[in-house]
Amino acid sequence: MTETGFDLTRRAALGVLSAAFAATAAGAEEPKMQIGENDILIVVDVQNDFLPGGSLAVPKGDEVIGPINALAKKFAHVIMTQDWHTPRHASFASTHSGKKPFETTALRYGTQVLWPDHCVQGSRGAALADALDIPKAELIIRKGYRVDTDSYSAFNEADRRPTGLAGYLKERGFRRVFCAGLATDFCVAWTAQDARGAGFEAVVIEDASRGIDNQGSLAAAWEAMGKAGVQRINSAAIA
Ligand code: VGL
Ligand code: ZN
Repeated sequence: MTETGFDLTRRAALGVLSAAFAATAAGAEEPKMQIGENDILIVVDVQNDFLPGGSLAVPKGDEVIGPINALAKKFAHVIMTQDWHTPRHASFASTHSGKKPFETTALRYGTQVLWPDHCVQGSRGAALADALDIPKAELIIRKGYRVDTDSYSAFNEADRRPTGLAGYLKERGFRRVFCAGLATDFCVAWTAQDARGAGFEAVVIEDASRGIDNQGSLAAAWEAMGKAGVQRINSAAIA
């Protein structure tokens, strides 16, 4: 025996490293992520009120629709979320006298950002964007439907009460959750972090999402997602 197992392992590792380096140096593509039966795409809140002209328009929010329609074709399984508030919802500035949108107030579960009225149950603004083309979506989960409780996340309401989505996904055997949609720094970020908390791998697809970016919220959200172990990719990384 002239080589120990360790030497062989180290030599193999070096070989892989130099091959990867050569591929990068030659401008070759990174290996793509393979999508399988344990993966699901969650299309977050692509609703009229979050699009240009809507009451809580996300800048360039309409630009997510093309990438999301294309992504949906690569996944065997897709679900969607819908922000679904009552009239006079606790997250609306108009519900609190003297408050303006983007100010905050203290609610029983903590500090709540106050928004323009948006995504009122049954309204045109709450409807999914007409240009979404995902007939195969298997579930639409609505959230934020309690008058006194917001829910950015599709997994947990603002008071951390579960929505049931983790149970649904686990019972179906999903292990990795991909999130895209609106807004990157609120409902996408909270959904991805709570997916991690519920034991799923979580990936946010940046080019298929757009942020509100209220007072640095977009950078803060990416920081928090990174700490929670959420992966950040672009659509091109998916096979
Ligand atoms: C959202 C603010 C309020 C979102 C929903 O979908 O990101 N943001 N409600
Ligand atoms: Zn909302």
